[in-house]
Amino acid sequence: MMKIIFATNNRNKVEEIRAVTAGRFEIVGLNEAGIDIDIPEPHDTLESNAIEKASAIFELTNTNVFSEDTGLETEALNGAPGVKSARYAGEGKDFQANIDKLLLNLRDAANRKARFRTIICLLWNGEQHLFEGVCEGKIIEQQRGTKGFGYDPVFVPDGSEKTFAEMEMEEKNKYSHRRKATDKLVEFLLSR
Ligand code: ITT
Repeated sequence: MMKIIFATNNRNKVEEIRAVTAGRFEIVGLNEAGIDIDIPEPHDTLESNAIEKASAIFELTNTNVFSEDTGLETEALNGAPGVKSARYAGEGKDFQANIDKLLLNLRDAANRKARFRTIICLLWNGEQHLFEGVCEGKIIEQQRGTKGFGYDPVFVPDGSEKTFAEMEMEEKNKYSHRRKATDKLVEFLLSR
């Protein structure tokens, strides 16, 4: 099976992508690849951070690699937390602190519209390819559910009444930004 490194330290992301690619590709996270670095995310767009992450790991491994960067963009906050989603409430990447800060900042907002946006950067035989996935939805006022990760307890995708944190992974994957971007990645890889 074709081996590809997924340049992430986030195990949830690896599991979600494996649920889609199972049996077709061997997806290896940084932990499993024995690479222990905190990849830099210094840029102000998802695209440039994704490119930076994939390039950093390609330089180390010389193996085909993809990375992804995801942001939650809210209309009322002009796109925040956006590219800063992981560190919205500080360097600790604390999911609950990030949710608390988001709900506080949205407390008077009538417009609850939000979207998750994922950019995947694939470095394939030295060529760079970008794939995007978007999931539109809204931020609710009180969090619900314990599954998933990150902002899942406060995000309800369009077409559902449940938060992502109330869904099993298969159900989340019917709507998810990451799934849509991953489908494009998989389609590309299968056409090679
Ligand atoms: P890597 O950089 O190692 O891939 P990370 O967790 O730092 O992992 P990002 O920079 O892409 O990932 O940060 C995105 C943040 O956005 C993440 O920490 C979560 O808080 C949130 N996030 C991303 N995808 C999400 C999802 O499907 N559901 C809920 N929150 C999500």
